[in-house]
Amino acid sequence: MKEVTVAITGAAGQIGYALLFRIAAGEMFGPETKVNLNLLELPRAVPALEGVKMELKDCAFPLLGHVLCTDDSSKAFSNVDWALLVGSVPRKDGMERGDLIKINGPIFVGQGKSIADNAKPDCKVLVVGNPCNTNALIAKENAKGKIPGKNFFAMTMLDQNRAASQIADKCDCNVGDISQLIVWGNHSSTQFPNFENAKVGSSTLEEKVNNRSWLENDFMTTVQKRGAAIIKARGASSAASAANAVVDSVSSIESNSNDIFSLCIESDGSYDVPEGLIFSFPVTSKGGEVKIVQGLKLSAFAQEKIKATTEELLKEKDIVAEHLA
Ligand code: NAX
Repeated sequence: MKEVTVAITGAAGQIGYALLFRIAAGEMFGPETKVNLNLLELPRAVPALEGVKMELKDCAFPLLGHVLCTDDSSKAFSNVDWALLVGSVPRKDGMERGDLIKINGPIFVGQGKSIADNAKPDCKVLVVGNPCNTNALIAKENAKGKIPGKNFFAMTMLDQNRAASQIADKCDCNVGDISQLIVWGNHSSTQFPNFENAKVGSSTLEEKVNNRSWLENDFMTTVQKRGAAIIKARGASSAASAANAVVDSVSSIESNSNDIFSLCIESDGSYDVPEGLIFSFPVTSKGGEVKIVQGLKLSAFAQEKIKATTEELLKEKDIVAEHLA
């Protein structure tokens, strides 16, 4: 039986609570892989984390190996195959994503260094804590020389899933019929849910919807502002859907399919996105080797949207320049 060790930061938080049980049940790495969980929290949240560990144990998951609860990052990242960086301060009602940059940036300096010093050299890192693209950039730069930049990811799978569900409602189809509906750029309100290359069954999405104005306006705005709408309705940010997207992201990266999905990865200059930025592209993955899908046609409309989200990421990069070692 295969065995993986996964570090999860912010594990006592609301996403953590929705995520750990799904990983332990085998949904992330499949039914043939034993999973060890190294859970990292702030000291004040470690007692709550011990309670979560008791519940994990009480599920008697056959695939669950050891569960470590700690506030010491060197222990949490020791010899891990994956690090899921969820822990940070979540966005509250009325707070823009940009406000979070200054609060959360320093966390990812320390965690990038600690991953470099303690994790396996081929460890993969998925950043969920916002602003996730820029936090992943900080972690990647602080792990330079030890963990390859191509192993650092940030999450736009939730945005992709939100987009698919809007289209399924509009076309009265199943989300499983929708393909190549990819979110480009930043996990923020400048993201570009690119409907132009997407398909519903064998038709193009545009043919199926037959309403370009709805796609350019209502659809895009709903997807871009969905996080804020959930905070307004629930009084708390997305948790179960975010955890579901973490499972989808890691299982897609570890899969051997040719499916195209959205993932923020280090740009190699494809589609004129500056090299090194952590940018959401259409990707495929074979056994953990992630590749950007090449050769997609981008209309003038798409190029303009991609330029806007790229510019936002470059501004965020400037704000955190002091953290990019
Ligand atoms: P919670 O506040 O419920 O949990 C965060 C946990 O992180 C807390 O238990 C806290 O003690 C812990 N924490 C804070 N600093 C830490 C550190 N330095 N080391 C270890 N643990 C630390 O937030 P939750 O709702 O779970 O959200 C977590 C993050 O996910 C937030 O930044 C949020 O904005 C982000 N999200 C990202 C999404 C995405 O698609 N990329 C969507 C959902 C979510 O908004």
